[in-house]
Amino acid sequence: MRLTFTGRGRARDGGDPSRRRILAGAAGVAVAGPAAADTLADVPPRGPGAPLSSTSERSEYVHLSRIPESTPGRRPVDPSEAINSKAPLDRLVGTITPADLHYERSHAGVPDIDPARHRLLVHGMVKRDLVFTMEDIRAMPATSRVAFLECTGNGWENWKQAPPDVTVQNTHGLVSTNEWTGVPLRFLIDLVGADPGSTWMLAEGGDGSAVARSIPLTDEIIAEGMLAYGQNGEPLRPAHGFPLRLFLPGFEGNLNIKWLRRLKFGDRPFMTRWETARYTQLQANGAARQFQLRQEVNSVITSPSGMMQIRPGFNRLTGLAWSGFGRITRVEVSTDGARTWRDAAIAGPALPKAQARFQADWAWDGSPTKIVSRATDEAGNLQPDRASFIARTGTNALFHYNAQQTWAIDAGGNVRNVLA
Ligand SMILES: Nc1nc2c(c(=O)[nH]1)N[C@H]1C(S)=C(S)[C@@H](COP(=O)(O)O)O[C@H]1N2
Ligand SMILES: [Mo]
Repeated sequence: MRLTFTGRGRARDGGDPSRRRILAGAAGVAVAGPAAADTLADVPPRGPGAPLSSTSERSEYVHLSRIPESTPGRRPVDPSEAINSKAPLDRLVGTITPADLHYERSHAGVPDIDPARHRLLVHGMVKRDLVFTMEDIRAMPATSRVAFLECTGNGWENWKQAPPDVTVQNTHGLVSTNEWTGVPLRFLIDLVGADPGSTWMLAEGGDGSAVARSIPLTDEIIAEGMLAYGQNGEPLRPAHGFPLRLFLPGFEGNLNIKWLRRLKFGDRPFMTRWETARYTQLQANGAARQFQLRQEVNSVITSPSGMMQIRPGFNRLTGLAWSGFGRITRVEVSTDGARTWRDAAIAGPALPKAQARFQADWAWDGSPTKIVSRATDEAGNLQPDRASFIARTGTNALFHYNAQQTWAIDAGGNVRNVLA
């Protein structure tokens, strides 16, 4: 095996320690088992390929899919019993989730909505009630933004217990990042002439579950919210709200009402069952917290992660970090069970309220250990360890779990989910 890093004829394996470690790792592989000759001679002969097609499929060698789940910890389930379907974080690269793999959470299935017949009613404390068609909405000025969406239930697997045999798709697959396109909420508010005394907005979906949520009309939400009709450059997929959804960067998934059909402006929260019976947080002292709407700073190592197996020597650690407070400014990793930490590199742009990809070099010496990451956002929030998270919130609640994720590695290189 020959592995060199050359650029314009110059050997470049000199000063960079990470590069040296890769070379050492590659040598290790060569020693462990004779590698096949690394030359073009092994490439299949060139010739005419498969016909071109109207849409591109994934390679036959790549298998990516979400996993439908019902209640936490119950799997596998029949898709018809699923309440959500998780994104394969362990198999994705970069930061953008392909639209067909964006996690899904639908309370009453996916309605079949003809965009020509869809309507959005805007009423309440506004100068005039208006009903918009999708054509009206697409004629309005639009904006695009890359941002994550996360279900507040993400991570609930590990709040109470830690099944060892789960993947990062199971533990953290209820978050995804897309580019969202739609009409700025501010434009619509100006258009309907919302009363300055109106401080809340009810958003209602057109599915069987009648999800409806009260949205506080803060400056931030007015500035950043959008009525989205596009994701990753194409119309929304039905699972994600076709033809129209509310998108509120950084705020809990449930507020991002899909199949949006009604916005009502008012001067107080509307107290729907979704914010009284559901999506409230039972605290350690028995009181319930309402309207905990922002997604906290979070991160997870996606490789190596649950159910993978690694070999001694060079390993690349990589993962995702995100925060509803803005940009990720720092990600640290520990390869000795949170005793010592070092900075991971943030690869590519760390956009506000979008997932950032981090990575770090690691030479594993083959002895059992634990790996863990922790992120910091631009507001200065540091992702808590599990013990301090539970000391603060107790274990009664279900939502907004953002404690550090620990993966244990045994002497055989098997990576397993553990609580700390
Ligand atoms: N109308 C409607 N909107 C909805 C839901 C729903 O079931 N119906 N689910 C909510 C929840 S709990 C989440 S986490 C997000 C999920 O969006 P996604 O399926 O596009 O990922 O949509 C929210 N909006
Ligand atoms: Mo959710």
